[in-house]
Amino acid sequence: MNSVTLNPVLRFIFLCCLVFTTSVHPAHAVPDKVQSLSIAFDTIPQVCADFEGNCSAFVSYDFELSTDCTPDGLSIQVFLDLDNAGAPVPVPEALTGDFPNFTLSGDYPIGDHNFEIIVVNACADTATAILPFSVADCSLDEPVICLNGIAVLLEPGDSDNDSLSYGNGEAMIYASDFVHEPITADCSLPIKYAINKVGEPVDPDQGHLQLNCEDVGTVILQVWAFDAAGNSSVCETYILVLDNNYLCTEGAFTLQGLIATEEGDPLAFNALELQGFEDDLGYADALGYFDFLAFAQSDTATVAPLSPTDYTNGVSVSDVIIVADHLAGINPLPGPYKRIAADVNGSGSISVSDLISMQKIFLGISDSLSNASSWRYIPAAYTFPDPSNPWFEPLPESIQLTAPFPTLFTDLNFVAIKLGDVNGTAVTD
Ligand SMILES: [Ca+2]
Ligand SMILES: [Ca+2]
Ligand SMILES: [Ca+2]
Repeated sequence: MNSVTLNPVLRFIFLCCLVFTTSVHPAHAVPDKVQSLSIAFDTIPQVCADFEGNCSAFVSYDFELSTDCTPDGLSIQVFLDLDNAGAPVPVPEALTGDFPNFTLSGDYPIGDHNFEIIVVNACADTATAILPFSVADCSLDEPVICLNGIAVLLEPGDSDNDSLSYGNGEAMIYASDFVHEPITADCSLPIKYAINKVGEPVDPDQGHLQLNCEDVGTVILQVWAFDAAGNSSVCETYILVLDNNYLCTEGAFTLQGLIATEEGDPLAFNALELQGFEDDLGYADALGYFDFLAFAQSDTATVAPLSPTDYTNGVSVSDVIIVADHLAGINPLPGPYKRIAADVNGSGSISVSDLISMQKIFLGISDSLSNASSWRYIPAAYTFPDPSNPWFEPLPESIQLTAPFPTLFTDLNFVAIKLGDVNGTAVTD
């Protein structure tokens, strides 16, 4: 119990744990007479306010007076200093009771406040006391409720900066995504949400969580709501982490590329032969692009477009004339791709035999070529050492991939060449 006394000379002498003790004073305080008026009280514990109660709480504070003088004619003035701002205002309505027991009470908002009491008795003795009290937001007024059944797909990521490779599947999840309804009814807004895996440390500032290949499957999560006073509520949920792109499966990767002519006309639905893969075939789409998942079965794998058997496609008398002019040295074929197109029998050179084969094709005498495909496909990245002689070295007609395989191969592009068509009239869709 605190006993607070004051005499006209010395103000605010606090005598801890004494009740009505008027003859004991701190060593440094030398009163000029024995006190005959004192105020005693026990400091009240923190009072909790909630949203329902308008973020105020009912406070009831008892104190007791003692005096040697007659209690008749006692003057008791009471003040409230909100937030200890140093601006006390009279609150006579807060005071109830009869000598010697009194109570200060009322509804007061969240904060650290003081009651101040000034008592004067009939003998002109004066006593004052400061009664501190605290109204606090002690809880989250609404519990946080978790959503269940959320799934997330891992995407290619490279947060470890080792360039994209096997195991670089990532997904970011946010605490707020798991909150059924945001909490708005609380005395200490804003509410912030945090997330962690069960068993991992709780961090009020951890609003999101990065998942990776190690999390594929079901992950149990805790989702927290914290009010601005630091009160919290937690719920438990789970997330399904999916690796539909096989980013976390060794040897699985995506192949992307384009099959188009030298002029840029895409070859629709062209098939691709795959070697060293689980599947034997892949396909381009209507725009000549391919983008599919592949599973390597060896340390090297190759991708090569497959030629359709459309021998007559784009081959006409005009092509024969152009190739004849090339042979005669009148008008050489421009660039390596047109020269490869003119070598319809695949001999590695352009000769009269090629002219004869072309004539047979468009005359309908022969609709197949014994030594060559209908189309040939050269990796677009290939640079001809001698563009005037594309057969300077063996032509690459596939793209070889070597382990370790990244998760994604892009730009596996091929230039498609229709044999016998040197003026670009072959239909590609
Ligand atoms: Ca609260
Ligand atoms: Ca030839
Ligand atoms: Ca043609």
